[in-house]
Amino acid sequence: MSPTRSRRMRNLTRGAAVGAACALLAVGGVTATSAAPLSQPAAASAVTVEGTEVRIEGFKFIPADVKVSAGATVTVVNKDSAPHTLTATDGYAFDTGTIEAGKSATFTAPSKPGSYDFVCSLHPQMKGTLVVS
Ligand SMILES: [Cu+2]
Repeated sequence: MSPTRSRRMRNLTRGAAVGAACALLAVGGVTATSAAPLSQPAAASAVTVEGTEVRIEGFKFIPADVKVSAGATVTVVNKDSAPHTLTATDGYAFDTGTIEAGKSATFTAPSKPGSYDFVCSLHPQMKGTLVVS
């Protein structure tokens, strides 16, 4: 086998691998269902706490007072048989959108420290506070 010929074969193999990777990326992109965060916090000030979770059970947020770091990703798990949201009452700082029964969604905590009240937009009697530090 000449050197020229083996080089061409290697290039062909690499091309096939890149094609497969593109196909995988295309499939992965379809799985994102919830809305993208409105803004990403500045990298320097953001402290991301993974695994921060709020449950919704019996038409209540558990815990009702949620303490997170600025820019944290918060997962909201709906254990009820009714749909719910977790929505900031002021300025739409964050909103999960409708979470169907048995599903979960995430939102990104604001990058600005403070206390943010939230409700379920479908059941405004459901209340909680997100404390961002
Ligand atoms: Cu609700």
